[in-house]
Amino acid sequence: MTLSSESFKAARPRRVTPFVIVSVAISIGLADVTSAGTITGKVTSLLVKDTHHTVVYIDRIEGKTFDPPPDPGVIDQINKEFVPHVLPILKGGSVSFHNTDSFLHNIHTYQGRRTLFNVAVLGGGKPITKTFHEAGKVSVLCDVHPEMAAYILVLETPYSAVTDEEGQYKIDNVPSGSYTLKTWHETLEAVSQPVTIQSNETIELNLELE
Ligand SMILES: [Cu+2]
Repeated sequence: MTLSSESFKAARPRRVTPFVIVSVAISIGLADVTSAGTITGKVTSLLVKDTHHTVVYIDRIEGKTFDPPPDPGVIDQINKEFVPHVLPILKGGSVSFHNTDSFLHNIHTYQGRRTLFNVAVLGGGKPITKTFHEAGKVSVLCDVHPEMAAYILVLETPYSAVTDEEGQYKIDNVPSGSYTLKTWHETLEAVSQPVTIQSNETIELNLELE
């Protein structure tokens, strides 16, 4: 006991400089994270079996634009299903379309009634990456398999989450301020809810969709 405590003390002076540098870096990192808040809650509805795949997001903030992340989002095609079924991205951001299946699919995207692009993806082939410049819903279909469908929601803020099987959502790192929180679900009406969040705060906001 005595021996190890002495050897710790003896080793300490040599560690002083790197230790201080590391601790400063960590506290700056924490300060950035904790100056923002979290919005969390549950989405429910009496009209559907579950509210999985609901997007909960902060709507456009007047006078504020965001740079899209450098890495694209990913939608894969696995066992004749698009995975994930719903993907929110930031306006100007990209999505890489993969095909893990061993057979041909295609990707036919619509925004409104307009085709954005329609490309074939060979089984196990190279992913195809596309950029989305206009906010709103993009439907993703495969003309080979009419049962396949996914949705990309192109948003004007990076503050969004998709509900899990239980309808739970959590939006982290929301800077303090007053916003409009909105929902998107493939069959249910959107709801819109004002929300004000302070630094370090976690707000619980449950939403019922009709
Ligand atoms: Cu397909």
